[in-house]
Amino acid sequence: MPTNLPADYFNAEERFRSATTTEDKVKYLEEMLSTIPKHKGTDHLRADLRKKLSKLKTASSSKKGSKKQISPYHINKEGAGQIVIIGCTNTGKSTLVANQTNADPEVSEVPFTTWNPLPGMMGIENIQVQLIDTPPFCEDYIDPEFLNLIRRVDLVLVMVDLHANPVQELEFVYQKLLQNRIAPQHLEGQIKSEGFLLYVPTLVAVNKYDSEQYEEHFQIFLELLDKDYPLIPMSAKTGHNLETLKKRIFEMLGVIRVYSKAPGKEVDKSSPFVVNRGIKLADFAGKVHKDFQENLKSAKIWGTSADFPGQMVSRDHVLEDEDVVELQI
Ligand SMILES: Nc1nc2c(ncn2[C@@H]2O[C@H](COP(=O)(O)OP(=O)(O)OP(=O)(O)O)[C@@H](O)[C@H]2O)c(=O)[nH]1
Ligand SMILES: [Mg+2]
Repeated sequence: MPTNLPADYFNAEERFRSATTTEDKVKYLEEMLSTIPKHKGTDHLRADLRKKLSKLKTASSSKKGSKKQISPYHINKEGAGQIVIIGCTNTGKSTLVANQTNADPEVSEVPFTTWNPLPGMMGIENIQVQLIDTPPFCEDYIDPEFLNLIRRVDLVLVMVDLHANPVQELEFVYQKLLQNRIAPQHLEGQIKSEGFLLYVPTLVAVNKYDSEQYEEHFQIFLELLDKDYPLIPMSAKTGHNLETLKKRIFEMLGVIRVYSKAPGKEVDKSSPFVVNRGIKLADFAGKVHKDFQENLKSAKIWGTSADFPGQMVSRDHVLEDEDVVELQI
């Protein structure tokens, strides 16, 4: 240790020793370094302190990295489709998720109840889709990760409140999406825009249509709309029209259910293959077993794509929802 060090150095060293946080340690080390006179006799000390300093900085930045929180909006897709529900506060987003899925979000008449997204699985006939509850969307600030989730999903369910201001809510949500370069698929090719637009499928759930008693309300709402929207009046609370909503969601996901059955066996309809609409027999066979795709000769088909039950079809045959397929190799 060189003997000609100034008092400031020892002060800083004292503080460095008693420092408890990495941040403070870095600060006092830098102070120590700045007080050391630069000459041959202090070379070793300075090199030593520099090493310590760089170690501390590396440790603190990797710690910061590991502390970095993964956004709650990073939700892995599960089931036959990922659907995010968005809308203004109190429209009933959490009610739908609470009543139709295994998730248990808080529901309240008090505005701004939901603060974080929450996924749950909802059954549509014999398949399951993922429904994601989200915080109110009618805000000035929207988490960029919330917008990214909207960009990723298979379907955006825009919920408005028939008992509140459904027209304003609807226009606000679509305007907010457009501001962020997200456009509804039903308007593809009709929106003038200078830059890139990402088109996402959207469906409007006009909630709190608890019974037919609200039909007049709903008709007035329709008359006040300035554009066409794909919409369904329904009630998350009473379940009114919910089956229609689910059917529409299924259609908009662009998937079909196909059942594979072994020759001479009964078909099991509890676990369909969920595949993209328009799939050909050969590609479907590949999903059942990779050997089937290459070796498939023909198949027998029952269902809407068949001209008659048990029709023999070739590899290029396009399958339809609920077809039953007996693959033959
Ligand atoms: N009459 C009626 N009330 C409903 C319906 N759906 C939800 N509500 C009521 O509306 C209020 C708000 O419901 P929430 O599900 O908490 O609304 P939210 O959209 O999740 O609200 P935020 O979390 O604040 O965005 C509650 O009092 C619900 O009981 C419905 O279909 N009909
Ligand atoms: Mg909520």
